[in-house]
Amino acid sequence: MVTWIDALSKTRNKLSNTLAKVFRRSDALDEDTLEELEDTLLGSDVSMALVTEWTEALQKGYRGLRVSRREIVHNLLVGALGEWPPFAWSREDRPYTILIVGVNGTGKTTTAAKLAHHAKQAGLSPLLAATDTFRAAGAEQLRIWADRVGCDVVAGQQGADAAAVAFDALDAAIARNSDAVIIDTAGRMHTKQPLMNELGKVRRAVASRLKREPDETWIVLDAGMGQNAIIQARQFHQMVPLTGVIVTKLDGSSKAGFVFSVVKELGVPVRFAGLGEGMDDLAVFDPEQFVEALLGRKQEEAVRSR
Ligand SMILES: Nc1nc2c(ncn2[C@@H]2O[C@H](COP(=O)(O)OP(=O)(O)OP(=O)(O)O)[C@@H](O)[C@H]2O)c(=O)[nH]1
Ligand SMILES: [Mg+2]
Repeated sequence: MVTWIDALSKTRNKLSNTLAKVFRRSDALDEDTLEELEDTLLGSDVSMALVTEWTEALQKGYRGLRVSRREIVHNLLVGALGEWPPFAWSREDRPYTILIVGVNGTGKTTTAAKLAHHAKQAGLSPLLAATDTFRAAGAEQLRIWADRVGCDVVAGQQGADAAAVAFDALDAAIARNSDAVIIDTAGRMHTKQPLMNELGKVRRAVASRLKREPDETWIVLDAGMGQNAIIQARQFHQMVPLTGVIVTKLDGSSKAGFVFSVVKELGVPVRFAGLGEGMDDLAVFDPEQFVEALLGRKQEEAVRSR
């Protein structure tokens, strides 16, 4: 199982020299240090708007405060990730239904399977719905995962109507008394309107069978895509209102700062993060853990500012 500390090592290494310098200083930050900090943050894919906000707060924040600069940075970063409590499975609205969307290859199918595994670990009986009917391999891939996870799967034939498959999957879940349904969808470019319309249809099919909107609609974003992912997410948000984000492939990415930009730009929480390819490599997103893993161990850097 990949840990946060492991997964964020590349980004942390990138930030560590500069942060160590920032944390060590007890007086006002000089121009050079601030510039270096800005460059490092931008290099980790934090957006310009956030970088400016943070460096300004950092310049102001240390004065007269009896807290370490590390603490100020910690609070700024955690604060930027929003106030949402970490995700927990609900047993109230059964079957608790999650629609997974996103562009091609971001990790939707893998993530849907990991989510089913997560639900099982929490004691729920999940059902996977394979509505990627574009490719024969789309359904097959999820079937193999369902086998591994040990959960039910409903898959459409190649070429079948994705919305009809979603409807059938909910039917099956209701009949089998499943606790949760995770609907995998085909990857689609945010610029291809007919494919985006199809996604709207899938959502309507879910809503008509459930008699409520999907409980969650999560976009899967690849951490390596940076700002481009935010443009994609905005387009998806217009077609199927998003309630959260899953960031995949954080492991191996040196651009984990992207996560802050996503929350800022979309105004929805990050719910899970993909930290590796295995079934267990999906972590509930916890801002505190994420920020601590980015900043590195406390004792190395805790220097009181006054
Ligand atoms: N390292 C790493 N690899 C991941 C992660 N999530 C997914 N992958 C890999 O990314 C590749 C694509 O994953 P899929 O789940 O097939 O992506 P998809 O979004 O369903 O792709 P399409 O259905 O073609 O749009 C696979 O090789 C996965 O193993 C992750 O968090 N970390
Ligand atoms: Mg897929």
